[in-house]
Amino acid sequence: MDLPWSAHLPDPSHDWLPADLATGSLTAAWARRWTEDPDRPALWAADRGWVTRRDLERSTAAIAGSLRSGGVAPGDRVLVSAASSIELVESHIGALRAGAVVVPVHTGYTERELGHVVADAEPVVAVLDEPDRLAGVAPDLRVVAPGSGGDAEPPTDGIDIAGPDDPALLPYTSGTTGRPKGVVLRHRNLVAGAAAVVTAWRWTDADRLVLCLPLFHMHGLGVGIHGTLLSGGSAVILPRFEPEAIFDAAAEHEATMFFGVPTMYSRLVDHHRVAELGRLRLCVSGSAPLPADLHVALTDRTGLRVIERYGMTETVMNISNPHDGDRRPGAVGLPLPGVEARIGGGGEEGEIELRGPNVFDGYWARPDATADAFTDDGWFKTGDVGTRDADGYWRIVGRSKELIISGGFNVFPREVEDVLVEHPAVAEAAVAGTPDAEWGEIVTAIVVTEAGATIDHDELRTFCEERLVNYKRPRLVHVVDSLPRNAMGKLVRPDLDALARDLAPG
Ligand code: MLC
Ligand code: AMP
Repeated sequence: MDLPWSAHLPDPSHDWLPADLATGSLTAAWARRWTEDPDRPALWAADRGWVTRRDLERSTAAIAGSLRSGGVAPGDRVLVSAASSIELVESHIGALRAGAVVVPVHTGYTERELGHVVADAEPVVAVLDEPDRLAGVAPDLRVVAPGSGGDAEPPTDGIDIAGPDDPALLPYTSGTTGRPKGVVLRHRNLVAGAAAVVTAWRWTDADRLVLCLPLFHMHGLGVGIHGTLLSGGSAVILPRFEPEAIFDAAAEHEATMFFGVPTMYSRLVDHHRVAELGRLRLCVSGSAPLPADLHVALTDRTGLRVIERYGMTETVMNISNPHDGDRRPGAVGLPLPGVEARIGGGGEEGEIELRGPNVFDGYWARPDATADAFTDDGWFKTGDVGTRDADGYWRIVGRSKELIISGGFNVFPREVEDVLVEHPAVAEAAVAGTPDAEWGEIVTAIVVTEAGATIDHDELRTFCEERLVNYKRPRLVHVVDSLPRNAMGKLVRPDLDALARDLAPG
């Protein structure tokens, strides 16, 4: 099939990446940009103003040197958890230039959630903007502030040593067991993932991105930051999603692009300044389904056709609506350069399976989970159910994995259920997603109480707050006499989803 962007690729086959990118690390690809035209602006934040490519090259080399001289060896893990800032990005790049593996962690994680990641990834240093966050979990772990070491003299050797096969990122994602797994992404996976969208979206060094996505997930980090650095473009970093700040930043800095999750677009579409998005060259939506009516409403109010794309922690970006061609509401588009997609089992509808240079090759220290994630012939099983239109456009029509997506964040029911059943009044718990116009889905808990016990909803909320980051906490809690289970005692998830919908208020 002739994809809309294939004419622009050096080779539309599997070996489409230019040789220097295919054989180099992420940091080597960025370094070429930094030396090309060093005075060009790279990143902006309110407290720093514009930082140039030269500034970034220098500070990140210094951070890499200070990590190395502080005992960080190639392959060591560096946990990074901080609000979006230039310093955070500098530490991320510095750790990669030191040859370390960055473990990005949500800033709202509780000690319970942090404890698992620390025990599993065994980081040697943590970059935190709240230095005491790990006090109860890993009191002896060395903690440095974001950007720390950036003022030192850059070293002359010992950095920029990672090659394409070396691990670069270890983000955590849950699954049916409820115990989050580390996803080992190598430099070459991240280069391929970022280069694919840079190519497909015609992202150039003239582009300027308004970036308010959190920088501890693939969307903000692997696409927003890595794509900016690879394209040689620039980014305006905002610490949170705030519509007025987005419109102001876009106008003041003459931005050309905005990336967001559907919840952000659902808020922007009703904003009195929404038409200002129409001044941008490109708006991209991902991380969760963009409802077709929201897509159409955005076009009506801005004149812009949002590009919806489909990605995943394990694969960076997979499928996208085209830049030059039909951006189809309700569809995620066509496989990105280098990516192959098929329907498992070969039917009309089924689990989407993927292959390509962007796809990871294993979970951290979890050979069983790794084996389960791939088919015998080496394709990654996404757990997303898809169909294909006659002209090749993919649609995601469901999920075969147990997953709730709320505001673009993933919630694995088992993880929340495990917390709920620890509560003394709860005998059994099941968690489902209730459809919601703003959040996509909201987390709903259905519980059976211990004999004679009653649920104090405020107290249960506090119990969850102490153990779960905000987006995983149940918004709705229903008490029932029994949960829908099959003859084997297993929860019947579709019946549970229906129950959650029936019990939803209104
Ligand atoms: C915040 N809250 C959420 C929530 N985010 N609840 C459920 N789901 C969420 N996603 C809570 C807050 O703690 C608060 O609780 C209440 O909701 C209202 O808060 P808010 O101020 O309205 O929320 P806000 O801070 O504006 O956050 C909304 C958001 C945020 C959409 C900006 O959720 C967000 O940044 N989402 C982006 C997620 C993302 O980057 N995903 C990429 C994953 S990578 P209370 O109790 O205090 O009232 C991936 C691969 C790919 O999926 O394809 O990209
Ligand atoms: P994560 O593991 O956080 O990277 O989330 C990846 C999951 O987000 C995918 O497996 C999909 O279920 C979902 N996802 C990402 N983009 C889209 C999209 N455009 N439409 C529907 N689901 C999406």
